[in-house]
Amino acid sequence: MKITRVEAIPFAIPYRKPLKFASGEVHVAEHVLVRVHTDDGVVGVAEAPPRPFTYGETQAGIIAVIEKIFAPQVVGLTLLERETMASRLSRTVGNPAAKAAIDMAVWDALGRTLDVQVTELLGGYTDRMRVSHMLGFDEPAAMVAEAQRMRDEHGITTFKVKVGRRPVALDTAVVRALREGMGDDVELYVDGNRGWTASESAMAMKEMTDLGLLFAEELCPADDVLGRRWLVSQLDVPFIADESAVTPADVTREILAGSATAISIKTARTGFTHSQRVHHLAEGLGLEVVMGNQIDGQIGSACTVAFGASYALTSRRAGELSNFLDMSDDLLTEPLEIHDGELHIRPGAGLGIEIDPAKLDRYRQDR
Ligand code: MUC
Ligand code: MG
Repeated sequence: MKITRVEAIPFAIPYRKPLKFASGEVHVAEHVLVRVHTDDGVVGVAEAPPRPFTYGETQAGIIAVIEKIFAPQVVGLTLLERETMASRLSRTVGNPAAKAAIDMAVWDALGRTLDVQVTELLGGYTDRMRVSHMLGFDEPAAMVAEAQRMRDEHGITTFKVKVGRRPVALDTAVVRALREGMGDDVELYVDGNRGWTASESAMAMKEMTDLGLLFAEELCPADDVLGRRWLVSQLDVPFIADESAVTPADVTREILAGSATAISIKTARTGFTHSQRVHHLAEGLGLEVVMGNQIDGQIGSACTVAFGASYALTSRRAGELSNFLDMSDDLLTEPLEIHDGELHIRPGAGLGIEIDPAKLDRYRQDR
């Protein structure tokens, strides 16, 4: 069970349909495949999606920090020494996606070694999650058409709508069109990626009061400290902290300050080890949780569903598990499939996924 090598492999797969939101846009999945090898010949995998506009990481930076700092810190540890590993990685600030990918690849390797699914190792609550699809910026008719296609082809009935444009009517018109076009049975919530001010957010939420929204997420920056508290105090839906509350300490600060009332857990930035801590904290505080998406490919989505299915709290709400549907291809031998609005965990040991060598050869950028 001893870790002998950590690989960080850059790859790039274009999106068929780019995702646009208030803090950025993604046209190509320029991710990093992380492979953790052990002396038993086991290989655990995960992917790190760089999101410079949110966490400051780049693909080259993720590879550099893994090769120069993190790999030497974890090689020689066993798969069971995860707390030692977490404490060594935490000596370096930031770099959440790089740390998370190593952590998840280690859990995958542990599951493969023990012949147990990661979901069983973590909590084993269920084997599936309902799926929420994220709708990026577009014209109202195009966003309604995409939601209808997702419902018709995949049975998805929960949608997160990206907002945060100016004037706010650009986005409130989209949400209204979605409610009118999709009917009352679909679940709708909005994510501003910090695009609006607190007062613009309040105005927009007032304009959408009759639309039956489930949540509002990061409508304005958490650094607008008093403005955000003022906003959250007047909303009648839970306000999700996403990029403002990554670590348990961030969550504690944001929640106790009244700057958020629910949280998003993203395995792409907290791996499994730190996502567990955030989950336990949320449970203790009595918070709603949504399993979020960092614009993950299929490997990342397999990680999100493996974690989300592990606990009652994380599998209660639909998880954001469908962005990979917009990618032109992926690396797995067997693609993930969403049916009847649900994504199942993979049956095999660990994460239950295998990398297709031909696809990796085609998309890797280091050869
Ligand atoms: C989200 O929930 O904000 C956009 C940027 C990012 O890091 O994740 C996405 C989705
Ligand atoms: Mg968000």
